[in-house]
Amino acid sequence: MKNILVIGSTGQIGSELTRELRKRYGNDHVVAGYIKGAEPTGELLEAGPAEEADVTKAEMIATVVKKYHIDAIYNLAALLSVVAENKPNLAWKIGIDGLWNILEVAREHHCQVFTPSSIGSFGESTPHWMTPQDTIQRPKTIYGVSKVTTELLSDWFNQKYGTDTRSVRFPGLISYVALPGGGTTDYAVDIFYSAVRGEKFVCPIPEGTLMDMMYMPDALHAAISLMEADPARLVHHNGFNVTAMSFAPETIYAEIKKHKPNFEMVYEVDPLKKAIAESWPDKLDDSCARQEWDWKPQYDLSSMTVDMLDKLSKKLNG
Ligand code: AKB
Repeated sequence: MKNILVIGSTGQIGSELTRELRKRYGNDHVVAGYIKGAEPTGELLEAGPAEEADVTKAEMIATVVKKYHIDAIYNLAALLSVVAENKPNLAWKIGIDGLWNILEVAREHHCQVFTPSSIGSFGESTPHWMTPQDTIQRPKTIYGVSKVTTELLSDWFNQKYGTDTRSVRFPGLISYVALPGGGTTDYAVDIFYSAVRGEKFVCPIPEGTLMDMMYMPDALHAAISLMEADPARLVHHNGFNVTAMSFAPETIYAEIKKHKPNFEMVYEVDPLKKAIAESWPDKLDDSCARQEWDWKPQYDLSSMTVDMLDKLSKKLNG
């Protein structure tokens, strides 16, 4: 059985990915890595091992990898796009210096590594409609610059040392479990909280702005199935385009309104989020992921909306 370390296990993706991996590989085989101030609690802490695993401390990562004979690392340590733009030094320190530490440890201990990239790795000059797998990547945000670097550095370790690095470009991720915190696509999560609480939603993204999105169960499936994919079939290794749906604020609002007829939305556009959102693709072409490792999402906008409203109502209203 594989031994896995999840770095950032208490974050938006990490908290659900750790649970999913424990279901598949067994509780004792999946270590919940965390940083001081974001310690795991409850089931995440009690069900399996947990260790401090700060990407900025290479020795600490190496110690955990040796102690648990780790075969695969899911490196989810990163700041999201809006926060990164306001804390560029920290974004680089965690996203790139941290990645270097992980890749060095992985090279020495022969671990597989998954480090997500994002639709943020694209920029204004990228073709926005059916954005190809291999295309122009000239983002103007520090988040985007760090995501392009993540892809390139991961590919470089793969070519130079044979380190088995793999990654997808995640779109906006929607979940009822943990809040994202600091991204451009967060509105697509926040809108559900307003709808379930019966509050008016104030949308920071302009009408007509399309972005790719995905429900969290599909995101977990993407990460795990790429890590389990047959290496002989992989032409690409890092930065696979993956998407499940593409919508603008008025479209998700209309979808929620089918179930909550009194729900209201107004626009109060945030200039930074607007600039970032408009520089990102409208819709990705994810055919390489479909061909190379059989990627296929389960949820579209309508099935996700039904599930989100149901699960979030139970969570918030008991
Ligand atoms: C963000 O909005 O920053 C992230 C992303 C798409 O990478 N959700």
